[in-house]
Amino acid sequence: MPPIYQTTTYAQKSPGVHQGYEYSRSHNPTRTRLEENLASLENCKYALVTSSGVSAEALIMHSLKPGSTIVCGDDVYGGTYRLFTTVFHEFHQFIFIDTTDKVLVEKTLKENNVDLMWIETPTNPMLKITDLKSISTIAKKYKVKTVVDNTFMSPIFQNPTSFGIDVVLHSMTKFINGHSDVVGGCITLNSKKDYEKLWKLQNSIGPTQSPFDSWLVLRGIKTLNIRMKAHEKNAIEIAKYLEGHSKIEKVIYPGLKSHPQHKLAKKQMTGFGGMITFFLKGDIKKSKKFLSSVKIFSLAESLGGVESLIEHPAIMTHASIPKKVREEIGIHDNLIRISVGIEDIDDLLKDLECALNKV
Ligand code: P1T
Repeated sequence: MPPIYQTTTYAQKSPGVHQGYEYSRSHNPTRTRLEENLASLENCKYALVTSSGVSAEALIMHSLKPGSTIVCGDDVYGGTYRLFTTVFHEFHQFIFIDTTDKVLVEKTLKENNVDLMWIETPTNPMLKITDLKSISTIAKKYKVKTVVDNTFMSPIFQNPTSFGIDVVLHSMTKFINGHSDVVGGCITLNSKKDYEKLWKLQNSIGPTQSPFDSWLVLRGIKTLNIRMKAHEKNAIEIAKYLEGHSKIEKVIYPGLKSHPQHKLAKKQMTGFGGMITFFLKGDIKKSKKFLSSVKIFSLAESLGGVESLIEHPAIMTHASIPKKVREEIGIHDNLIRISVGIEDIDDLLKDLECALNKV
């Protein structure tokens, strides 16, 4: 097993003559091991492991020249929206659009001097799917760099660089680690120049990951492949069950034929993932009743762990998005998001059934 190099510093032979490692903010052998692993999983040359998903996002924002224009998907994780609109809006300009609309993307890139496109696919929480091949082709035409937040798919179900995307980002807090015990992020890419710039920024600003956390993620990755398949197997059953339930208005899951981009999902993803979003029939009171009635699902933010989680995006993960903007995207008070774990499917279905009976 890779050792945990639980050290901040490394003895040098003589001043400045070291053995590849000087100080753990800059490099650490356990973290290097994880970076090599992630680069390989995403078919990339380089990887950087960061202290969280949002700190990986912040490094990318810092790497842009001040006054840059970023086109960002209109449905992204609430914390990403908050980072862009309350922190980096002082340095850059952000244009939020539906990146699943190719005509709109082309029009926006044509009319604005855009530096970067930020794509989440499938999106959090509405599970909208952006056509990566088409969008990267349009972006290349206008010399715009592309970043994909691949958190929901993990490298097992989607490798954005194979569609021409430049940079891939993950919140490793989710599926990659998979055990809800580490907060972390990563960036993988093929450009040496961009990697070196991001590494310099990380070393100067400091959002690295501890050796122990990197070790835990390495351990989690050993089962990433089988976990993703188990998440998906359970999710397909649950999505079908919910779709047939009289108290559910609508279910959104890329693996359902009713998903508007089901065909595209089949084309660019090798699995549909473990995330399901659905609308309960009724108001906020009913949503709260349902959410506080589940017993095996934990009512909690986050996703991607082996245990099932359930949450209310409008009150929890996406509360930092103004109500008006939220509602335009479709995040209403009866919207519920679940991260399907790998527990016994009968227990999960029974839990949902009991909670729905109480509504
Ligand atoms: O929490 P952190 O590791 O900093 O990752 C941020 C992040 C980035 N990208 C996506 C798609 C995410 O879903 C997240 C974090 N999301 C949650 C905590 C959540 O419950 O949706």
